[in-house]
Amino acid sequence: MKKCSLLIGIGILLIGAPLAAQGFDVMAMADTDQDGKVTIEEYAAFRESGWGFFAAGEESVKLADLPEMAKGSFKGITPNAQGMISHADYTAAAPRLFKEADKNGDGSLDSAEINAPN
Ligand SMILES: [Ca+2]
Ligand SMILES: [Ca+2]
Repeated sequence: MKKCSLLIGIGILLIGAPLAAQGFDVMAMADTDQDGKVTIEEYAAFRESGWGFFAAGEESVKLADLPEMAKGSFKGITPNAQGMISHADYTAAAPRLFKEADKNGDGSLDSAEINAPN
């Protein structure tokens, strides 16, 4: 049942993106004011919506059950002994991951930075 809602969530995520045909465009989804840069606030909000899809209403997710495309958002978060990552841990990792992604250190993510593999 849990797995089922997860798959439906990802389906909605992909269909929801008008660019699904061209692949998964993170920039278009995260840059809510469409100024070509993703701020920490936009990044955090985007991650939050990602949690809604991946966790499907749960307070924690099993790292091993996440789809490949989700794993970057969980990078560097240590799961507990049961292999679970909590919503709080996921949210707390946002500033660190944002900083890592902001290669030129200008305080926002451009298209290349947000689409970089890491
Ligand atoms: Ca923006
Ligand atoms: Ca930057």
